[in-house]
Order: sequence, then structure tokens, then C-alpha cells
Amino acid sequence: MSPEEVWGERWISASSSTARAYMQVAASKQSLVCLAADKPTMAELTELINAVGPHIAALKTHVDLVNDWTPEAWKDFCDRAKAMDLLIFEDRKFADIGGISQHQMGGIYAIGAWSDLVTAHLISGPDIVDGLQAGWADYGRSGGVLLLAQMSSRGNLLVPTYTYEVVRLGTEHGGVFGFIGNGSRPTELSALRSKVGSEKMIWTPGVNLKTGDGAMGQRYGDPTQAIIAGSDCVIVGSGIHKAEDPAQAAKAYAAASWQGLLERNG
Ligand code: 5BU
Repeated sequence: MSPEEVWGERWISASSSTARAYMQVAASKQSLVCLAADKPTMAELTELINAVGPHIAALKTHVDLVNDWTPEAWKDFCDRAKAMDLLIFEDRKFADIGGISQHQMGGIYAIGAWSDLVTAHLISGPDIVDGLQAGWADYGRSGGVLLLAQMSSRGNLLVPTYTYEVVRLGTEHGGVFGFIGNGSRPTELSALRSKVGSEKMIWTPGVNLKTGDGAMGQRYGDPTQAIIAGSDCVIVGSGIHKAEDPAQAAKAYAAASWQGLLERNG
């Protein structure tokens, strides 16, 4: 199926070339899964991506939790992801003023040099998005910001009035790729989608085939239900990387997410 056939309105209304690139890869791999690659060593990260790369459409990282990080090993890892057509999404959750966020895209990790997407809170105001864009520009690159409109964790403080202000400000900004929504609660997600409209992406953590409560306040919802409720990408960590057979698990999440997109019908 062509991306337009399967994504319908979202494909037609997307203004971002990165969003279209994602939708194209997702359609060709029949997977709306972003792997949360939360492994502490470069060897484990490499082994994981080699195993699951064909079944995922994007890669989410936490660069600052890797114990043996080196610029060279990270470059190899990113090159591997690129060869598998994966967007690289650093879940850094920036929150500072614009100018500092720009410089935080640099530093030893040089996030602006290799990330295609980053997460940010909008708590400090909309200039953070310009700061992050300037951070990519410092490396002669561009990228997209995913604003945290909701979170998956229990007791979080992103109340609906805050969520909708984030959506109001974020939908107007060309540097905003989309929003993070709560994958564990389909009703919250449908409400978010109706505010966001069809142009921007909603990506959702808090997804597991085994629904219910996770460790330390994490909550999990079902991948198919999250997509039907309006998510465009399910972010899955332990459901894949803690499975006995990560490749098989990634395949199962891919199938569940794809089924959701077909049921949603664009
Ligand atoms: P899990 O193992 O599937 O629970 O991993 C979830 C990942 O998504 C992990 O990397 C978190 O940092 C990330 N996450 C989340 O769980 N909830 C949120 O609201 C946001 C990110 Br934003």
C-alpha cells in the first residue's frame, strides 16, 4: 500500500518532510513502532538495533544513560540506524530558556549533529523551539521538536489546560514536528487528537502488549488501541528490549500497530 492510501488525511495534511519520511518508512515496513533503546552499553545497543531494525520505523535514544559512550561508537550506531531508514529521536526533554537549549544541543554529546527529532517541555515558553532549531542550525542541519503535551507516568502535572496551551502554541510553529501523547489512555489520546487536528504527529510512550501498571509509576496501554485513538507512532521500550526474543517482540508490536492504522483508516 502507498503511504497516501494507508495514512489518508495525515499524509495529505502533513507539512513536514520529516513526517512524510516517517510515514513512508512506516508504510514500507508495516510498522508504526519507535524503539526506546534504553540499554546501558554500546554493545547491547548495537545488538538490539541489529536484531529489531527491520521491524521498527524510528529509534529513540537517551544518550546520557550509556555507560561506555564515545563519539566514535555513537557515530557507528547512528550510521547503522540511518542505513535501516530510522529517524533518530533523542528523548532529551529539554526545558530551559531558548538560548541555553540551543547550547545544550551541543556539548560533548552534540545532539544537534545526529538527532532528527528531540523532545521538549514548553514550560519555559515557545522560544525553546527556536533555540532547538538554532541548535540544529549550528551543525548545518534541521530537525523537528516533539512537545510533551501529555505523559504516560502516573500523577504527572500536565493537566488538560496545560496540554491544550501546548497544542495551541505548538500547532502554529513550523519547527514543531508534533506532540507526545499518553499511550496508556486511549480516551486522553482521542481528546488530544481532536485538539491537534491532522497536520501534526502524535507519538506515544506508555505502550505494551501487557497493559496495566509498570515500574515506578509507568502505565501501559495497548498498541492497537493507541493507534486507533489517534497516535501515529507507538514508542516501545521494555516490551521489546526486555523480551526473550526482541526481534519476535518487535514483529508483534509492528503487527499490532499496523492493524491499528488499517482499522483507523487514515
Ligand atoms: P518502556 O520500557 O516502554 O516503559 O519505555 C518507555 C520509554 O519512553 C522510556 O525511554 C521513557 O523515557 C519514555 N517516555 C515515557 O515512558 N513516558 C513519557 O511520558 C515520555 C517518555 Br515523554
